[in-house]
Amino acid sequence: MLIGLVGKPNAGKTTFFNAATAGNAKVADYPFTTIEPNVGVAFVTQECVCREFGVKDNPRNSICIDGIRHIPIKLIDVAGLVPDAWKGRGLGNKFLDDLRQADILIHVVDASGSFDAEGRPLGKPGSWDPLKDIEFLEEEIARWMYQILKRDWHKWTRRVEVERKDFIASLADRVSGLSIKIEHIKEAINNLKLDVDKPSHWSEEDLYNFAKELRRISKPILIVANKIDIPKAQENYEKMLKLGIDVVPASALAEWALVQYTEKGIIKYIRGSDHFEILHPEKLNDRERKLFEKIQEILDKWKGTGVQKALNKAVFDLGKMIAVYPVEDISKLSDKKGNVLPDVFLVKQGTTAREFARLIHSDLAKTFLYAIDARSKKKLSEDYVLKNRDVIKIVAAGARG
Ligand SMILES: Nc1nc2c(ncn2[C@@H]2O[C@H](COP(=O)(O)OP(=O)(O)OP(=O)(O)O)[C@@H](O)[C@H]2O)c(=O)[nH]1
Ligand SMILES: [Mg+2]
Repeated sequence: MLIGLVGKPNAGKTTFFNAATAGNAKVADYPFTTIEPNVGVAFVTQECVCREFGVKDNPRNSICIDGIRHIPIKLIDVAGLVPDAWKGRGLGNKFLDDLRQADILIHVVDASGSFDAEGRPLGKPGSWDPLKDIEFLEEEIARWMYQILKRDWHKWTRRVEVERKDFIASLADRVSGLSIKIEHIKEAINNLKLDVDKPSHWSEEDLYNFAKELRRISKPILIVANKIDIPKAQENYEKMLKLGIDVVPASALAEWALVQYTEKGIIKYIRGSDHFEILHPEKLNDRERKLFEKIQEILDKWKGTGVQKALNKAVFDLGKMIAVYPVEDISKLSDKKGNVLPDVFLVKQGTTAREFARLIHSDLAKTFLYAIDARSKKKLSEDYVLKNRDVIKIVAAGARG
């Protein structure tokens, strides 16, 4: 699972990235600070099943902190996007190509409205309408996809038709580098009622609408109203809500401060929570004490910094993922080595028990017999659809124990 951070220069993408990955990529108040993409590991979080089962776990592929399971995902922070990037303006095409593999995009918006479309400072908050940023970004990404699809479209579709190849499968092959799956293509074609027998007859408009729909389905975008700590940002955030935009308010800067001071051992803060504890007040100077007072105000007002909320919403809601905990020993909830609740996997909603077995190990799917639900101890058939926070054992033919 790869999440791409997108937005215009100076919106706070790298600050968000550093906060989410505890990284140290360069942040500055001038446009195009980031040129080469930063890639790192961030986490999505959920209440771990350990407390419900009353066990002490020892995770291997994830982390459990105070009963909150942290599940790793990959995050990529790219260069700022400016209008007409798809034509190569700014760091345009390079930026977009860095996003090919992303499954979900988080659009970091400067909700304070302090910068123009190109990320140039305008002097004071409220000088720019962030709604414009939301519109233009979607357009840019759709145009970029359209441009890729359009390349040799006529020649290629004619050949598919003449050779009587499966159009959808061939197209999936053609765009596999963009992390677009066959189901995405089918859904987009269905929604737009496009003719799959004569793709060479699609108009320019059909193809553009298809690109737009394919983007919406294969790389959904979550809007983050960043810099919510700046008063003007709240007004703009409320405007977005009124327009029905599903938006997460955030202060990447506050999250970054919390994460940095946690790393130094000066405070204790668990990602996503709305409070922190100062462990070593003597190590803070006056300026830092004031900073943490301000951060506490933000946490109280917005119930957290919003960074973790955004990541969780992106993966669990937009990405339609669930977390499943496989175990080998149903009574101890452990693997063969005795590690309790060792792993958790992020899988698509709708994944069945057999499909899950295949994700763990391809052999396991071939010899799959049934699964067992750790809560009810009941057998689950191969087509059982997994639920979020399921704890299950896969039973396969010839397996030991
Ligand atoms: N007040 C406030 N400032 C922020 C926040 N997030 C980022 N900033 C500031 O915004 C400026 C730009 O931040 P960056 O993270 O470098 O922005 P970027 O989107 O990565 O910019 P480019 O790499 O140039 O595209 C810096 O001065 C940050 O300190 C926030 O939540 N609140
Ligand atoms: Mg940056």
